[in-house]
Amino acid sequence: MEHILDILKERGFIAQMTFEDELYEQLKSPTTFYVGFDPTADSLHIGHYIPIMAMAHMQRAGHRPIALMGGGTAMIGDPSGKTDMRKMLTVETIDQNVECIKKQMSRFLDFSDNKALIVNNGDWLRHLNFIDFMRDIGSQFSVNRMLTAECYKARMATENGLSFLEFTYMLMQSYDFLELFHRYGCRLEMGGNDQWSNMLGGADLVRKKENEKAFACTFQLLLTHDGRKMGKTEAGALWLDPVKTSPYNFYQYWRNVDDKDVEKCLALLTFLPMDEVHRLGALKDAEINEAKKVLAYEVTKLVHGEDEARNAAAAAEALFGGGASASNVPTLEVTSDEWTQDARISTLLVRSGLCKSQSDARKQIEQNAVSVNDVKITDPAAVLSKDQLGEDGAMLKKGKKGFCRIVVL
Ligand code: TYR
Repeated sequence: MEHILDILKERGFIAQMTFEDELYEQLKSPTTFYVGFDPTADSLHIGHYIPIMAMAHMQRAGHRPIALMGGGTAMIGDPSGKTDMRKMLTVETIDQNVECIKKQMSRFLDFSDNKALIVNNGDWLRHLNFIDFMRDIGSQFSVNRMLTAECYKARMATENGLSFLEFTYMLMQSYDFLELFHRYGCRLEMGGNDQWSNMLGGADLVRKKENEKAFACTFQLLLTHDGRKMGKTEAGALWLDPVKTSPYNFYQYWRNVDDKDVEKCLALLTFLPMDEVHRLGALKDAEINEAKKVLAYEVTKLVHGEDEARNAAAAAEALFGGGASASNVPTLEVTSDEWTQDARISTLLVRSGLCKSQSDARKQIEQNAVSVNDVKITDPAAVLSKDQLGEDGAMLKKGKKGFCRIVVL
């Protein structure tokens, strides 16, 4: 069987790892590894999806994933790559977020018979005693070395600087690795490449304190061919929660990726065999659209299930390809009271999530980007009138890719 690191490399996951030869040897036997997720929101987003896919590949190859919920670390806040201090979250918010994320996690990995584990570092970090911790763990870290770490760079350069609170984050994360080594024999931490310094801290700590093998391995971040972060939409992040990002919008995001990003996305975000990925990625011009459909369908299926993927594909066909019914198109329901109060098209653009704000909506109208039932709207103050509402409501469009059906109840 192909070595799991070769599989991950071939699919484009791997960014950096420690002791590569040793890690190759280690992963010839079943190995317990972990990835940490800080519950800073009530849903995972597409940035988390790369580590999740990698965890699934690792599990298929016989290794045991631990998904660590950062109920303790989110109390501190990871400064890695951030230019501003994070908002401090309350314990209640953090705990609630952990519950939401746990539920999402269960879709992606097989948790039966302890084949994967979910743990929460709040269970050990929240009860630490400061002096004990500093003597035991703080003594192992060199401030000189920490100050040169990549993860603090963005903050060292800003006026507000880095709080001592956040400076300790690396110690917390490193301690997790040690704890998971003790509890479950965990030997490897994986995560996004922005986590490299935090992860080295942990692997070093286990090696120093236990004199045992411990490894770190990071994944590429999901970037477009010209280096921008993927998964940013006008409405914000691309969430894995269907309420925060509808399966249709999720599908459309992948349906519309740049030609140059299709192959990479197929390799990273789906389980399609690599020869199929290469075949689809090599398609040109109009044919590449077929590859995008496969990409959108496969990713939506993994994240939202087969039914939602089918619905989303059918809705897209209805809009682009003609045929099929409009009933699967994203819909905004407006009560007739609301409609009497404010039927401005700019308001509907905002309420449907097609525009960020009223001023954005007016700007889009002024730039001729908005239509109702395929008739261009030019007046920023235009209202939706009764006669524009057909049997299926009115079709509001923004640009080439934004759609919403407006139904008045
Ligand atoms: N610091 C990681 C992030 O911000 C999350 C994390 C938390 C990872 C605790 C590991 C860990 O032990 O994405």
